Amino acid sequence: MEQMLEDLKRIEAEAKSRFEQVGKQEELNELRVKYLGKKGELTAILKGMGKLSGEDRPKVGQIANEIRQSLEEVISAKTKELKEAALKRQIEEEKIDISLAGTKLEAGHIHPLTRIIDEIKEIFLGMGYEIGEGPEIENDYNNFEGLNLPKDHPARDMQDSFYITEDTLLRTHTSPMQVRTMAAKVPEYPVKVICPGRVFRRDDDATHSPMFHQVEGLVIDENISMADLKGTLLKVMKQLFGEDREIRLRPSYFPFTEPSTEVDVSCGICGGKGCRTCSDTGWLEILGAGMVHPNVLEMAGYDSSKLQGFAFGLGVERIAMLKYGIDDLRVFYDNDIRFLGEF
Ligand code: 2NM
Repeated sequence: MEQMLEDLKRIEAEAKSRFEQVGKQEELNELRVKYLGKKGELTAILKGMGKLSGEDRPKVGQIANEIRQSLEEVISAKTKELKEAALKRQIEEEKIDISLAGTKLEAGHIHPLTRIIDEIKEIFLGMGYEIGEGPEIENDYNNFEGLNLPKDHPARDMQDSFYITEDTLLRTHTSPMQVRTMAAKVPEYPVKVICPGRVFRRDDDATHSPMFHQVEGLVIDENISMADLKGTLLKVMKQLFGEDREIRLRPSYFPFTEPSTEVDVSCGICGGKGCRTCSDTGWLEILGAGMVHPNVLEMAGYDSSKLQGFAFGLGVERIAMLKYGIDDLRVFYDNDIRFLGEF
């Protein structure tokens, strides 16, 4: 019996000290099985009680029960302690730091080309112009014929295009919208319209894309002259690029205008003194323009002996490249957020 009691005390002391040191609930469960389980150490000793005398048996039984009870108490105290620690840890870990920066939601913005088009529209709306519209797939008449570009005209080659049928093509410029505007309005006048939109040509390099954007303008009225054209474009360029800008006109050729002119705007980098951007000329080529060819007016049904018109066309990508100092227009279509985010 003495030996048995000694064993019990030893087991109690050992179990208690191991219970105390436990850091996880699972370890505690394992230890409970080891000491108090059916095949545990305490049970093993109690199984040997049969050898004891009838007198000793209840004494040892009682002590064993007391030990079991006190170990159960230690276990439940420890369980409580572990639960509290776990909860405390959880609360600390889940603490919300309201001083941290939140997840930034990137707001989108207007594409730089759309922005230029919007600015141009705004400028012309302010001068009483209407905005014309039309389809990207056009017929030969609206795209070429009605613009004084008959079937075998060499200038058609400069605008080599994407044909769908012999008579149907992707428009090579925005002018067909103006042919449509005239057709819809004739014989009424004045016509004051700008037509922005996508155009398509068989071109593909750093400064030419098979799809690009143009804005063309058309004014038809009595007593319209080159002076109106020049005054209008000067005002527009100053609004678009800055009040300090000047323009100059150089003779040029377009089949749909006569006379025709290239319009340069003074370089904003060097102020007209000459630099790399303007190839030391002080001027940037910005648009084409001219007095609407009498043939174009007549084909639309206007009396070219009574009415005159001026027209102009500009490339939106080219304006954007000059305005933002970009040397490859393909970046406008790459959809790279790192580029688009610059604006
Ligand atoms: C340009 C240059 C010069 C133009 C002419 C016409 C129309 F319909 F009146 F004939 N629309 N656009 C024109 C004139 C376009 O782009 C460089």
